[in-house]
Amino acid sequence: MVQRINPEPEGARQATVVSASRRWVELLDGDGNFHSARSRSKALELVVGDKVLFEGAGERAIVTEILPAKNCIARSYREQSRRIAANLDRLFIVTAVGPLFNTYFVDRLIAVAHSEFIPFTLIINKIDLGLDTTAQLSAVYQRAGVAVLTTSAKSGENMQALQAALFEPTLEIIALCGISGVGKSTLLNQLIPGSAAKTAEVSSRTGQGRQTTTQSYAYMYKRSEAPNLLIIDLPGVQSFGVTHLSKEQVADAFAEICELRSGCRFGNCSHISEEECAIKSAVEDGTFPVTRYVSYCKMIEEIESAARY
Ligand SMILES: Nc1nc2c(ncn2[C@@H]2O[C@H](COP(=O)(O)OP(=O)(O)OP(=O)(O)O)[C@@H](O)[C@H]2O)c(=O)[nH]1
Ligand SMILES: [Mg+2]
Ligand SMILES: [Zn+2]
Repeated sequence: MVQRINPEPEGARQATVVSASRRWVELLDGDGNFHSARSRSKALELVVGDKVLFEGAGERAIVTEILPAKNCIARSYREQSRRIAANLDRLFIVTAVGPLFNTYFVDRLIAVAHSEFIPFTLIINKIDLGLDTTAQLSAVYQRAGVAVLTTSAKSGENMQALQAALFEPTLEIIALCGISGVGKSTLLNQLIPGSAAKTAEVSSRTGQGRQTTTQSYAYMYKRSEAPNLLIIDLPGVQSFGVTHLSKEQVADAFAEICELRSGCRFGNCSHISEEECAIKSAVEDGTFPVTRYVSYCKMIEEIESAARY
């Protein structure tokens, strides 16, 4: 979606939004300079990752235009859907062993990423806690074709595997998303020592006060062999509505469903109430994990009930 408000290309330069709150945004330009900009109009709804054109510099920069985004992550709340980040080259869905492993949240993020063609990786953090569910959880997602990394931000175990994943030179912007408390900030501090301090410094410049977990921020990850990478820390929300997706998009995000659905009796099977459904049989014989199937049903139900109003 492009929003053009009287563009004045002359003198306009390109930058990436590294934090956004109402009408103030923090920009990073191509020379590595930060600007605290105002957007020219309320109609320009900026999110972290957006590429924009701006005029002026420093504290007096003004965003004049949002450039077309190659993708975006959005979540819906009641009847509205809100963009929360744009232009991602990969989404890291962060979760943790134990009670913080929220399958429903993970599956919703997978559906959103899949619908926008954003590659994704599942990080299962806090493996130092040694809970024996870790292997089983990774197996469920690996079987569904999901790239899985298990880490401990605390002990440092497997952090090299995460660093290796960030080495891919074509990556420019990635995001960490997960419910509160799974360790996103701790992982970030491991990757970018001192990133928390930088946050405080940036916030005092924009006059927005200390950054809280309710605000997204893109941190610079310096790479020696490749251009710098922006890592977005997305706020740890508890609910992630998917009513902006279609039922087909949700079904397509489940590799197990794509694999089995040709075996359903009805070509348009929703895999919920129909007879002779290959998906339901797979749930019954244990080859399609119940948690993933319940996740699917909840999303379909949510989309159907939103359509009724
Ligand atoms: N045992 C253990 N604890 C961890 C690990 N990573 C993070 N923690 C702890 O988990 C708690 C939450 O970590 P945060 O990094 O603040 O979590 P977050 O995902 O950023 O949470 P929000 O900012 O609220 O979304 C802290 O007490 C961390 O010390 C880990 O690998 N192992
Ligand atoms: Mg955090
Ligand atoms: Zn079916």
